[in-house]
Amino acid sequence: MAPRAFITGIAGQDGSYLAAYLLSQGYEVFGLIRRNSITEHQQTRLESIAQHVHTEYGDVLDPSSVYRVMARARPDEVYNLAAQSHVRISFDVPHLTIQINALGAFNVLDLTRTHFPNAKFYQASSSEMFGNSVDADGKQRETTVMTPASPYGCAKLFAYSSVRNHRRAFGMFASNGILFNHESPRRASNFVTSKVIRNAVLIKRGKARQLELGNMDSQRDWGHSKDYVRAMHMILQHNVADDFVVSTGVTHSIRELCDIVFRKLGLDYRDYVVQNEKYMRPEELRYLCGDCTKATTTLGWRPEYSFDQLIDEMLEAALAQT
Ligand code: F7E
Repeated sequence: MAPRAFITGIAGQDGSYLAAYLLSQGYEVFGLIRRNSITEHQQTRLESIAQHVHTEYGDVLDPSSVYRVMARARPDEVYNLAAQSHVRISFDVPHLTIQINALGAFNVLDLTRTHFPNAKFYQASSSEMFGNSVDADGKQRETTVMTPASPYGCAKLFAYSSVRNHRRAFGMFASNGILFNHESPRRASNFVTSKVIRNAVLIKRGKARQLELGNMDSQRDWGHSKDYVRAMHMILQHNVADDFVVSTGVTHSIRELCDIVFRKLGLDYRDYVVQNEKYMRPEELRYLCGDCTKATTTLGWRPEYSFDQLIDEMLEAALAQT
């Protein structure tokens, strides 16, 4: 019988790529869709696979709705990807972020434990949990101290800890992927890679004159979402539940990102990019660079996309859409 997967956040960037990947591996895929007022946007990223996945409305804050879909799915694997995923916005809506990212994750985890005890559980944990803590060699890894610098990071740390607690206390197969930033043409336009690329294309086409950004000196380790969903699956195929950093080990500042993107379009970013306080964060996570040695040696995972290939793919998509 085909293995069965249940994905919360299936309509998001990672959820949609994961669903497609699991279908390609012979899975039957079920997913939870959160209702919003713009019907057309609820399943846009799932368009190419809509006929092959089972989706239903539900919300991780409404355990009975999650249970209803899980009961139908009878999952072998549960992927909890649902989140309020924007770090700066988590300062605007901290209670909501904490409810969704902490309590919501706990709801799915505990429903899995109580009703589907043989299912494996994956939690979308984040490098944002490290905050500004960095090891002496300039990397973050599984053992790096976690000092989150946002309501988003604090909530993710609660979920991460709950997964570890469920593993030890109840012997559950529950694992964390500690994913560093990962992008794609499906990235929403208010994350910095997507924002820079889409606006640089608008400027190139004469449809915009300026790009307003926040902190341009922070540094991020950016990978491709397609590589990272493959890691999620590998984490659950390992013989024991465990926690893994998923990253590229290469870091760039936002300024470098702008320079590279505008240069690819034959432009100089310094002529167009200005700073606006509005996009600054009350506490900034200044630097991320992950060491994914554990995932590489234990799981055999490694990223296939380089930073340059990622930017090229996103640029190509933006040029085609604009
Ligand atoms: O910001 C700076 C900003 O919003 C990256 C999420 O997927 O990865 C993501 O979180 C950097 C920050 O991603 C703007 O201050 C400057 O230093 O693209 P971002 P993020 O906050 O790193 C982690 C791993 C997650 O788990 C999250 O869910 O870029 N930045 N100017 C800006 N960022 C934004 N969004 N907009 C600006 O105008």
